[in-house]
Amino acid sequence: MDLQSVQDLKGVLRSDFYHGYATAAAQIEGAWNKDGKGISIWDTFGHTPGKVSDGSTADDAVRSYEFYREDVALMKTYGVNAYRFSIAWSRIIPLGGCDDPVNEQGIQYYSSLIDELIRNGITPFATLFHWDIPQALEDRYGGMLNQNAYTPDFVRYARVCFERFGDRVKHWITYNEPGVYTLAGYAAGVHAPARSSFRERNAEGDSSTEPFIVAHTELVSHGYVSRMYREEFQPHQKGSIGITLHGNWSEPWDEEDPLDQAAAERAREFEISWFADPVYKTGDYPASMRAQLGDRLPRFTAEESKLVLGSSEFYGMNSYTTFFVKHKTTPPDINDHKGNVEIHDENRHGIPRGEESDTPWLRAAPEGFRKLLNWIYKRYQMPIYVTENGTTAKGEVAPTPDVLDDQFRIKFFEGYVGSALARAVKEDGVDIRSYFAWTFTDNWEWAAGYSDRFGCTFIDFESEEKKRYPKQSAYYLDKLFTHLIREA
Ligand code: PNW
Repeated sequence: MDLQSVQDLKGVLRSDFYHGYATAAAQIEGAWNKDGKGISIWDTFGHTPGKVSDGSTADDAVRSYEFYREDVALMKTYGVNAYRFSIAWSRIIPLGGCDDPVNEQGIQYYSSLIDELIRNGITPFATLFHWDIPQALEDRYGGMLNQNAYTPDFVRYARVCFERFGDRVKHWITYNEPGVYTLAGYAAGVHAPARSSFRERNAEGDSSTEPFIVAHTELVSHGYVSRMYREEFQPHQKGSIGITLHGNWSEPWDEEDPLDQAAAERAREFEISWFADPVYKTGDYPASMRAQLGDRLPRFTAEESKLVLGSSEFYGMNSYTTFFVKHKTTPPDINDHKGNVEIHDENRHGIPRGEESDTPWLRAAPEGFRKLLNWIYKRYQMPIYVTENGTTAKGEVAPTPDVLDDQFRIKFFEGYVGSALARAVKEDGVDIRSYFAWTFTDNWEWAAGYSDRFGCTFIDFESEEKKRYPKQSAYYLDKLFTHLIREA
């Protein structure tokens, strides 16, 4: 666990750099129906047989709802100065809607968590939406498929959060990964609300249209919330507001083939610029998407476009891996969302995209992360807040000494933070202001259940109290950031 490879990087990160862990309410809190909480679509999903690979639910998850004080104390021993968590909409407004009652017990929980963080010198970053829309809104009008009905409900929920927590929370994120929410939930149908064109998997849905409609709703409702915050709250609360987008690096399969270079750029646009161009660059979707999707891609009204462009005060970035991308010679499938490309694990020289983790899509590819930081910074010219990055590791099944000495994860962080992020700052001039590791403890990894362990803390899910065991990677990150961050 030495810092050999980063010796030359001492003090390269800003003295006010934020580092800590990111989590999501539905993955950690448990207490799914306690103290007045309403049901979210992920509660429904978990309780539907056949949806989650290990058959588990998030009813208890890691019980952070009860153990948040102990968790903040443990986090403090990990040396963090910030924590990114999400607020469960259905804890705040159990039925979700703009005329539905507020649940004071839910407010109380987040209020106490925020106070506990601040008391421990940890800056809270709050995400309003990390995929857990109240089930009642899905039932009432189809959730985000209905932009007109949905938007006032999201705006009112956000207003309650700003009113009740905005005196203490100065970093707001409206949506976590609007792209993964819509692609997994409405294109593949493997996440809640489980809709797609594939009838062997989902009873309803249309993968060729719904993902784009839902994305549009996310962008526009984000725009309304951002405007409201900036007009009504920011002048006295003095915080900032933005959105977090996911994105992987797309590397050409044959780096010398112009068709593969174009395919890789198109893949980046379909994955990232779909959201980032409207918000940071043009107020509209990329031309490559319009060319392939035509009228299946919604159009921004002039008012929406104005609202969305410039609506995020920073670039919230979640990134995990790299894929090789090869052009196709056949026309795009109606259900394609990637820009009509082939995705490969090896390039034309047979070089793999990275070392395997315990999660099939995720391989360790730090060079791709550095390229992506540069690509985003160049295209969008915004300060970047890395709001998630991390990995699973093979063989983490019990809290034995070898498992807790998680060398694979340590090496992952060494590559992604030590060489990629810190060198992007020092050598490439990219403006990066935070790094949140995904994630604090092992948790409920959505449709993968409890088997994919992303935590820097091992959880014994069999034990009543979900016993926590620190992994060495947590201490490594502490040492690494102490070295990289400039002393004030
Ligand atoms: C993120 N991909 O999801 C989410 O924000 C977390 O809630 C989740 O637990 C974490 O990453 C790990 O999966 C992603 O395929 C899911 O590129 C899939 C991808 C990226 C992010």
